[in-house]
Amino acid sequence: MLTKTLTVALVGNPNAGKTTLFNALSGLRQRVGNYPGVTVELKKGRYSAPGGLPVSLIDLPGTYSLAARSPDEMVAVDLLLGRRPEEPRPDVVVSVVDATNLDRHLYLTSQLLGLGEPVVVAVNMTDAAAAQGIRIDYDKLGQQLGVPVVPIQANKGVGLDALTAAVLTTAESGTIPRGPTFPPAFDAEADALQAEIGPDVPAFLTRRLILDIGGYVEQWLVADRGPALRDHLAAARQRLAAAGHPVPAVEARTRYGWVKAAVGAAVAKPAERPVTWTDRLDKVLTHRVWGTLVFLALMFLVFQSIFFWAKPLMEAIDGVRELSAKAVAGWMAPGPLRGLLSDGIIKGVGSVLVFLPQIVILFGFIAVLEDCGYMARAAFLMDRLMSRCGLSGKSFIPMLSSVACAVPGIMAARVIENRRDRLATVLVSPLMSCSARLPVYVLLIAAFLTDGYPGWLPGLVLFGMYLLGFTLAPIVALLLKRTLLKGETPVFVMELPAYRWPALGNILRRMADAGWAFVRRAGTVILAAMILIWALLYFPSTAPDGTSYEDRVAAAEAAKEEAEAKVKEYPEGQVPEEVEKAAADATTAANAVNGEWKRNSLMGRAGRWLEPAFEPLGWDWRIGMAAVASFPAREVIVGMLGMVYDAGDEGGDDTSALQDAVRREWAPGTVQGRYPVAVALSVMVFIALCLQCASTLAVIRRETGGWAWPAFTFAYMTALAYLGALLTFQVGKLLS
Ligand SMILES: Nc1nc2c(ncn2[C@@H]2O[C@H](COP(=O)(O)OP(=O)(O)OP(=O)(O)O)[C@@H](O)[C@H]2O)c(=O)[nH]1
Ligand SMILES: [Mg+2]
Repeated sequence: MLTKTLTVALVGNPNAGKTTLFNALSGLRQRVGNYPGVTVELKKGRYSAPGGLPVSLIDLPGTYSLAARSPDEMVAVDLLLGRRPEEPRPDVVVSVVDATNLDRHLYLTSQLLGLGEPVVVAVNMTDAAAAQGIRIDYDKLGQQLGVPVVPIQANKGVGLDALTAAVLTTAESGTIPRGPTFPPAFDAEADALQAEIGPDVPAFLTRRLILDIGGYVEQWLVADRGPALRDHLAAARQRLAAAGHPVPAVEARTRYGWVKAAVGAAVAKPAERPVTWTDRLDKVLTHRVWGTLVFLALMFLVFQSIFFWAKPLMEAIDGVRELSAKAVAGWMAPGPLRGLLSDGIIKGVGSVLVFLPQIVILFGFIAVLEDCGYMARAAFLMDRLMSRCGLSGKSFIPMLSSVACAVPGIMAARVIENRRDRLATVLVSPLMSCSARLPVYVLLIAAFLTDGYPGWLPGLVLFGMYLLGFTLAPIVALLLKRTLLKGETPVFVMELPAYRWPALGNILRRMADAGWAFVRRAGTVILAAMILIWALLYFPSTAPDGTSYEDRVAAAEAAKEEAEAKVKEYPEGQVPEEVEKAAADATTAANAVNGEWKRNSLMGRAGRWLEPAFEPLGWDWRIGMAAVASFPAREVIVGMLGMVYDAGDEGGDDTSALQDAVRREWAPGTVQGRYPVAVALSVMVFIALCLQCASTLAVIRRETGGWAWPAFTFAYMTALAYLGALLTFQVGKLLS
């Protein structure tokens, strides 16, 4: 009778459906996607088996074999070989295999059978196999493999009870499977080596030690036992080769032969593989010309829709923000607290939150692309381009994922085997425009490149901002691969999974998660930044002549309201000139006091001191300081502009308040007013190329194991951003 918590690990080739099974069993919602390499970390969950026994479930990155080559595979192999000190080896290994691809997936299973742990095989994707006319006799397959085999369909939760039951029985019986039989000569060598290194290294490791030349077990045992072991190994391998069993071919031969026999006995396949939808679609989608055109058209469509679909939702959120601004202004007496609430929080954080719909829509699109199987095709299409830059199509998936967020994008680079290629990919991924840049783009495009321009232009400019990253990232990668990270161009090997209808549930969940993450971020990091910025803009609140800015602003605002009320006394079109002029003067006076206060604030003084650096980019101190303040998190630039431009409670009918405020403040007479498009583009280019994200720096540090690479990335991207903005403004100025 089992009493203690049972630890069960899900192991299998990439894209076998491990995470889908993990989610179905544990009720958690880890990311799934239809391409290899979605999971790159170990994830844990729990559930109760029938009868109440607690099960600790471990989801692992996919791996093709125990001879791990990339860091994500290493995570899985480490756990199986007992190399993770904080994690015990699992009690039962569930080998998840794809029913449509048994010949290949069972190779890893055959390796798992030699690990000295109980194993249960879960045959997943049984629906897809049935659709292809593949018939599997599960009992027979179980007899052949020597372990329980359970058919499941993870995405619909079919067969989970039977799987759990098989896991419990296997755990209870503790039966250790035998796996394929190796040639006697090999067994003899393994036994001899075992006798030499002693019983504290388990037999399965000794076998891996011989099989994986220069592998990971060899590296660590040689380091542990001294170089003599290496000579022994070389001699053993030489003897095996002489006996006609060279390493590693002996393993492939033995295992594939064994898998072939098992599949031959238990699986009936149609004589001819039917032509599937995947084949038909791939004719176009992976075609060099058509495929690339479809890719570009798809991206354009995505950005066009982000721009237009989000608009009504965005206006609704802006409406709520304006109402709260009015409410606060009405209820609270002037003073620092009201200033903080209305300026810092409602104008600042509110200006950022307005962009929630765009973020959610962008994540929805990416989730669809990932879930239907297009991601791997995009990687395949881009392989040609990437290989010119010394990388392979594999690097494109981290880059494309970075369009949502660079943090998971950079982690996705773990699937890349070679350290130099992985580093190059990590260092250029932050150049891809992430969702946090979207608010800045949308704000400036809507303010300066929409009215009076053809309807397709906003989407195209937005697309252009993304293209900037798409173009520069490979170029920087090329430079890196030619200099700091010199090395050969890797060969592109990647499975193209069958296309699948995206699961609506998955997509909605991804959108909800992204939306929630954005709101949480606005409520924490961005809120904190806004409070700080507000304080830097508020203090000192007394003018050099000793008068209180608070009082002067209140007086000026009152005068402005009075003058405006006078205007309203007359019917439209019949307002006497002097009344109209008085109102305009009062507004100018109020703005002037406000402007003077901000200019004299701590932030204003620092900004004016730095202004010469911003000038060549076409920026005034306010834009410049907003860009500087947004180094920890990009969205801050929008929030701070909302504050300094006073994106108050007077938004127009169909544009957001901040958009109006920017247009109003970039007035004739200022550089921004004279070249609004050039300035807008220069700000956008700066944001596109700059690494303004503390989380990205932290994840680069974690993935590269030190501060040197994040510092390098930060430095090169800041320089690139400054130069890019400079060039954009200067060229834009010449052209306009
Ligand atoms: N048709 C069908 N699709 C499934 C089934 N189980 C999972 N999928 C889909 O298969 C794809 C891969 O699923 P994941 O759970 O992400 O696969 P994984 O093994 O975790 O992949 P990696 O993390 O990359 O190793 C997803 O698109 C799932 O929706 C199934 O039983 N039938
Ligand atoms: Mg997974």
